[in-house]
Amino acid sequence: MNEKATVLVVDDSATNIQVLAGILKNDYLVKVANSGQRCLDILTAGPLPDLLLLDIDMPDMDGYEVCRRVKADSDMSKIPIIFVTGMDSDDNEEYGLTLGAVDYITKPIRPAIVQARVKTQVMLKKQSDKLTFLAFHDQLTSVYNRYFMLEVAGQKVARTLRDGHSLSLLLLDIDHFKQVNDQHGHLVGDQVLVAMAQKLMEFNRKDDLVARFGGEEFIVLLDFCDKDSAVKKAEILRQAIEDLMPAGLKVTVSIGIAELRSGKESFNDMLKRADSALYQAKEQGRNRVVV
Ligand code: GH3
Ligand code: MG
Ligand code: MG
Ligand code: MG
Repeated sequence: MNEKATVLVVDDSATNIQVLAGILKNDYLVKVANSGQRCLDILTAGPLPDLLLLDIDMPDMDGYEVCRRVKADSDMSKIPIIFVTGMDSDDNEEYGLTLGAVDYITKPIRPAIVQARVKTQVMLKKQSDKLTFLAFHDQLTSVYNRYFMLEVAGQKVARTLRDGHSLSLLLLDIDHFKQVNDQHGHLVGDQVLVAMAQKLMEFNRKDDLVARFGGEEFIVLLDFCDKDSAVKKAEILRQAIEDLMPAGLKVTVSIGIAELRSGKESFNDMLKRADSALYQAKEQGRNRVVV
């Protein structure tokens, strides 16, 4: 949490880079790029910096163009950009700000002013990252929350219907969880939820998405996964969870499965079918997988 923020300094002049890096290196992890293209390469390779200090007048690709490209990319666009430039006309500054830069510093720079402006932008970026994380994650288990699942699910469903691959959904509900709370206390119940979420994440592939959907309900959305593979995966998860808890604490899950039907099905339709499969799993005695 307290690790230094990263600032990427982009300038075609080695002297300018040296000066800026010298001003910032005590407080930040400073990376440098001596051209616009090099900057984009570094951003593409990741990890993304917390702030970009960007010169405008550079050969090949100027800072305006770099800014345009960064702001057009959905991942990179959240990086704040401060132009640091010798171009000190109002028109230039106005243009830079309309491209989405958060600030505009003209050379010759005054070190204390650069430090103060950088500090403010890095602080705002950190706050924004934190709020974004909180908005999309469940605070107890740290997996994605319902809001994020619904946001992403709509996009995945649309893409699946367009591209014709498969998409499946597992709806997991802990069996008799109320009894776990009643017998062992709410705190142990919370620990069970955390352990379960960790177990689900352990089996997470790149295309899977794990979310806590409600109190003791989780969703695993399996991209590029048909019904048969989803059943296999669900069975592995069910077994892993049965084996997970220490002796004396029996916790099992029931799992309902649905695969998206081609045509016009929505995420909600698929979820409804998974929910009725889950209901059947409960009816049939729990600790089982039903499609
Ligand atoms: P079933 O097998 O039919 O699913 O039975 P159940 O007891 O799991 O179902 P029910 O929906 O009646 O109870 C869910 C329980 O989950 C009730 C609630 O207290 C508990 N629960 C929900 N969220 C949390 C939480 O964040 N922490 C803890 N400890 N318990 C929670
Ligand atoms: Mg230059
Ligand atoms: Mg429930
Ligand atoms: Mg339950």
